[in-house]
Parts: sequence; C-alpha cells; structure tokens
Amino acid sequence: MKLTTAQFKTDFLNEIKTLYATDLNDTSALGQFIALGHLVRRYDGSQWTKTSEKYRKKDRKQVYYFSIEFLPGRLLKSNLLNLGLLDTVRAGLKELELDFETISAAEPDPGLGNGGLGRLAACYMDSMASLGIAGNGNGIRYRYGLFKQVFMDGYQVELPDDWLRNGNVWEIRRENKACLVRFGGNVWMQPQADGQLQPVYEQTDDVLAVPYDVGMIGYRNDVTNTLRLWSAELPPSADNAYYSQEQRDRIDDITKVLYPDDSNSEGQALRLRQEYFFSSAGVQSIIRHYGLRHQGMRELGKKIAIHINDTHPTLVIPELMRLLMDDHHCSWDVAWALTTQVMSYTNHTILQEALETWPIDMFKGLLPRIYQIVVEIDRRYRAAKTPIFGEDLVNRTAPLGNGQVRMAYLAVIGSHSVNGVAPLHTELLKNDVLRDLYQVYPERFNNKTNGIATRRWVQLANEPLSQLIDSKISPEWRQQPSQLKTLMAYQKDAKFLKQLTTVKQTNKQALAAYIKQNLGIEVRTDAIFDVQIKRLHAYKRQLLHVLEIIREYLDLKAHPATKAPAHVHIFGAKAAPSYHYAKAIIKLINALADLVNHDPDIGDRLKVVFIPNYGVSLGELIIPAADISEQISTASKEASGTSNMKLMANGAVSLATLDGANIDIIQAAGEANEYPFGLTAKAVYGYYERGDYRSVDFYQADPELKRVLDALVDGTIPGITTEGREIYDSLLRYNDEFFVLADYESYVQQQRQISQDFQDQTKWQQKALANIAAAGIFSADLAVARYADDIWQVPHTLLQD
Ligand code: AZC
Repeated sequence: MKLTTAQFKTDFLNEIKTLYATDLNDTSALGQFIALGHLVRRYDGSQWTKTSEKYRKKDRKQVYYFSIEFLPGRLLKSNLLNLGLLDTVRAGLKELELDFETISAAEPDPGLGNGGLGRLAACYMDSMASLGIAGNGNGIRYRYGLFKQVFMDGYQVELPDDWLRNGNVWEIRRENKACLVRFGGNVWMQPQADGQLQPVYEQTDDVLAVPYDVGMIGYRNDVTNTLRLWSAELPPSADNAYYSQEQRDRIDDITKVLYPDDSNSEGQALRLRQEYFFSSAGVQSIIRHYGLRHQGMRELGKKIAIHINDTHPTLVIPELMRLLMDDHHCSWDVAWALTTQVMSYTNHTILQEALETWPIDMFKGLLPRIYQIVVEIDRRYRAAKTPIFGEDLVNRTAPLGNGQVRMAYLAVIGSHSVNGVAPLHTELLKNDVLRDLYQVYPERFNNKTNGIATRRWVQLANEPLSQLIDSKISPEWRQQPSQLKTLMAYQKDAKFLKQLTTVKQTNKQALAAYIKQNLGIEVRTDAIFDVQIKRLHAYKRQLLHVLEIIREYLDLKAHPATKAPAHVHIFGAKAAPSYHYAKAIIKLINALADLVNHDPDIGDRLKVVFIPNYGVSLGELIIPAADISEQISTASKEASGTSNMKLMANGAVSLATLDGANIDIIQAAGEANEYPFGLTAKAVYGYYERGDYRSVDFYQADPELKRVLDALVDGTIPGITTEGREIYDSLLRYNDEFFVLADYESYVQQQRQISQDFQDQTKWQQKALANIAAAGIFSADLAVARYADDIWQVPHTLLQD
C-alpha cells in the first residue's frame, strides 16, 4: 500500500493520543509497539475484508491447516515488510526520534509451539497468503506459551510464559462465531420417524469455543488470510451459577498451556481434550462457513481441503463424519467419501514414542459419540481389507488395537494423501514405520520436503546480507528465492567474498553484544561460530557436540601452543519439563561452559555459550551470525529439520549426518561445500537388524575418546557428579542408543578439517556462497506450491523459473 512518511507520523501520533490520552513522551516502548500494532491493523483492515470478499465471490476452494502448534514469531516487522511499509515506518519513527528496533523488540514472541512442526506451520501460513491461496490456520490460543527457560545453577528451570499479559494487538475476538464442543456424558442413537438414527446426548460437559483471528498478510499482493485460534470458555447458559469451581477449572485448563505434562493419565486426558477441542471447533466453523454458500454437502470435496499437521488434529476425521451424518443427514458412504476426499495428513516423525495412541477407555469416556464413529471406521476397514491383505496385517494397522486408538493409522485411513517431510523420511515411512499401511494404500504416500520463509529468515533476520545480495543480482530473489542461484556468478569475485565476510562480522558483532550483555561472556568475532539450535533430545545428539568441546578443551590444555582459530560453541535448546535425560545434558553443557569459559589457560580461544530461552526471535539473532550449522542427529531419526535450511540460507556450512533434509542440502550445495559425516540410515538399520552394536568397543579402541568420556566421571568437569555418571552410563552401560560413539571419530575429523579450512577466508566464503545460492530450493513458497498442486488442488501464484 501507499503511505508517505508524513502521513504515517500523523497517523501514529493520533493513534497514541486516542489509545493513551497522552503524548508520545509519556509512552513506553511497549506502548509504542501496541499503538503501532493497532495502526498496522488499521492499514491492513480493508485488505483483510477484501480478501474474504474476493474468496467468497469467486467461491474459492479453502484450505484449512490444522496444527496444535503455531510459532509465528513477532509479527510487527514482517507485517510491515509484507505490506510494503517497513521503510516508511522506520523513517517516520526516526524523524520522531524513536528507534524501530527497540519498539519491535517490545513485542512478545508468541510461544504457541515447541519447535520445527510449529514453526513450519507458521512459515506455511506466510507462504499461503503470499501465494494467494485461500489458506486458513486453525489452532489453539494457549493462555501460556511454552515455558520460559532460565538456568539456575546450570539447571533448566521452567517459568510461565505469560505472553498475553498486555493483550495481543494482532487478534480479533469473534464471540459471534463461538460454538459448543461436547465432552463426556452418555449418548445413544434414537430412531426417527424417517428411520434415521439421531444421537441423544445426556449429561455432557459443554465447553464454549471462542475464536480469535489473526491476520496473515501476504507479501505485497493485497491478500490477508486468517489464522484462527480457539479459546475455551464457560458456555453462556442460564445456569452458569451452578458450575462448580472444579468444572470451571476443567474448562479453563483446556487452553491454558501448551503440552500439559503428559507423564500421568490426567495430563494425557487433558491433551486429548485439547486435541478434540480445536478439531471439533474448527470443523464446525468450516461447515458453517461452507453452508452459508452451498446447498447440501455434495460440493464439499471440491470446496474444502483440511490438512492434518501431524496426528494431533486427527479427530477432524471422525468429527467431520459426525457432522455430516448427525447434522446433515448424509449416509455413512457419502460422508466417508467426502471425508477422505477432504483430508490429507503430514507425518513429522518416525520416533515410536511420538506416534500418538490413546487408551480406549479414556477415549470412550471423554468422546462417546466420536468413539462410536471410530469403532465403525475400524469395523469397515477390517471388513474391506481382511479378504485382500489378511487378518494379521489388518490387525496391525486398524485404528483400534491393543486397547488403544491409534491416531497415525486413523489419519492414514481417513485421508487421501499422506506425506513425509524429506525424501529419506518418506522412504522410511513407506518401508518401516507405516510399511503395512503403505501396502494397503500405496497411492496415498508422497513426499513434500519442508521449506522455510525466506522473507523472515533472510530478508528480515539478515538485512546486511539482503542488501549485499541486492547490490549484485536483481531484487527478484525477494519474491522468487530460486533466483539466489544466480549469485554463483560471484564465486570467484574476491571483493564480493570479502563483503560476505564483512556481513558475517556485522552479524557476529550483534550476537556477541547480546551474549556479553545477557550472559556476561566475551566472545571473539573472528572465531568460528559453531551453532546448534533445536529442541534438546537424545536423538539430536547435542551430546556429540559436547564430546567435541571436551576434546578441544583437553587438547588446548595439553598443547597450549596449538595454532587454530578460536572456536565459540553456541547452543539454544529447551528440554521437555519431564525429560530427565535431556535436562542432564543441559546441566552438563552449562557445567562445561563454566569450566571452559573461566579457565585462564584457555582464554578467548574456546568459549561455550548456552543461550537460554531459545525461540523464533533468538533464532533471528543467532542464525545470521553462524559459521557452522550443527545437524548431527542419528541418521534416520530427524524427519527433515528446518534450522538446517535457515542456517544454510544465511551462509553457514553444514556439519551434518546424512539424515532428513541434510541429504538434500548437501546435494544442492555440493558435498565440497559441507562437512558430512557419520553412519548412514542404512548402516544404522544394519546395526538394528544384526543387533551387534557395542559402544564399549569404540571406547576401548580410541584412547582420545576414552579420555573424553572419562572426563564425565573423573571430576574434570566440576558440579556434574550425578549427571556425568548418568550420561556416561547411557553411553557405555546402556549401549549408546543413538550411536554417539560410532560417529565420534568421523565427526571429530570434520571438526579438525573445519578448523583448518576456516583459516582461508576466501575459500570459506566460497562455501558460504554456495550454500546461500542453493538455499532457494528450500523456500516455503515452493513447498506450499507443491502441496497446493498435488494435495489440496488449489491455484496459486508462484512464479516459476
Ligand atoms: C519435527 C521434526 O522433528 C523435524 O525433523 C521436522 O523438520 C519438523 O517437525 C517439521 O517437519 N517434528 C516435530 O516437531 N514433532 C513434534 C511432535 O513436535
């Protein structure tokens, strides 16, 4: 949109006056942010309305992306960028003697997710809007986001993340679109005069689902889509007064926190309530919206696509069946045909513990009508498939089995498409995790490699790099990241490569300043910034990285004269509150940091920095400053990874196992420009099949490794008596489930190589450039366009090469 600086200033000062009845001098950065947010919403208002009108007029097919997590990050800057107002607003604020960055930093970072899956959902919302797809998000408005992580004595402590304390400028509460979600009670089917069966409910616990809508603004294309987040409230019935405190709490709890502690059955039941709550509310609102424009349900499959992001929203399948049959009087067969036509499912993990199942007793008690429908889905699946595939296979794959409701199986059976998120992952789904269902429905399986929003992760997070790129190639790359490949023309341009070093230096200085200010650690910006940022999990093997740091430390102590570039190891990671082992690793990293950072023999040559409370905003600071991208999961375990793509796009080279999308990154940028190492997935499966992995053999064969592991238990690292022992035992006594020791040697070898290669900055920046130039193929726009073409069958405006 068009806006002059002068007009913006007038609008902004007016907004301040209207909101606060005072003048600018009397407001805080937070107050200024809120005023700016309101103003941006007003600027966007008519675009949002017009988008809905346009979709309505053209009767466009709507895509609904259901996800229990969304991690959008701060929205002020990206909304301004997408509206084309960023420069104007910056200039206007400057004239008012205000700093845009300070105001922008006052925005809370909505922590409505954990990691990759939630951030992917947010990137895809941005891309759907930017590609003009009628795409809607559907999730939960958690009162508290993922916990705020602080370290006390090196241990992770979880504090509540009260992100809504000052309200949320971006949301619109739509109480007129609220609906009821039913839990518990009894249900029976009563024959009607026409012979149809109708459910009769008794003593149900009803919860009011109230939607809050957030605008998802497309990149300079006059489109604003909607992310709808549901909040649980007391139903406005006449006998409100009779709700006991317990009932009130039960309702309140549904949307109170992301990931309640599910290590006990109460927590599990709450999680199941959350899942049904947003699935049911979402599907009800879809059907109501559809009903405004269509007679009957016939066209549903042509007008609606519902995407199930991992298994958490799988109950959209029986819920849609329920609405079609009970409210719209479709027969089972018609309802089922429509449901499978509408639904598609993405799997994000092959880890057994993440494949959700619910005890049948719990499920039945909480969702009696939904349970009846799942029983019927199960019965019909068995009846149809047993004659073809035999009883054993059908028993293994039916939605109900071993006293459990198996969500992933239900998702596959009720969808027309099932996809993995990187080629290796999709192959593993077909050949291992969902092998049996792949026999039954081979045509449903496909791959959609993940992608990232280059707008946020390069244009916004790394303005120095973006400007440098603009000075060399056409700014088209900003809309069409595949154009980044034309940067390869500068591979031998010494001046350009030097400029890349300068950009990296600028970004490292910004990160170094943050580290100094918040952790009191001084790091050299000519050091290698070696970055591992992701959830803390044994399979992601932060531990392998730690062993390398111990090795470097012992090495420097033993050979003080060694000449090597300084090395800063940077971690960002939250551990699930009940994940004991992951928390022990956190304590280990912090204890090691304490030792290394204060050792006068080491000085500034080696530093360990664990930045607490990693999230989207910290990612935007850390990623542009990285030299090394640590992607070191045990091969086969990381479905795709997305920090690998963000780091690559910012010129970090990957130190990576052949896992998930690392494989594709290495192929795209060229093996010579990355540092691959370690067992392949095939080799890992080989160990499983033969059962002959013996971690002790590695310990005994390599004196250096032995010395490093002994440091965990011999007092070298003070303050980790129990944690050191626990970790040591996991590696040696319990045979190292994630093959850390098997990969140690090749990992260390690549680390040594990096130390050497980093000294030749020209060569190093050539590698960085190859990564930046190849990163365009991992753009979320491309990924979403593939979903649109192959799965949702909706038009989009992606510019093809
Ligand atoms: C993650 C995968 O672990 C990661 O490899 C992938 O890149 C990401 O999804 C996006 O596809 N999975 C999750 O975050 N899963 C859950 C349950 O949180």
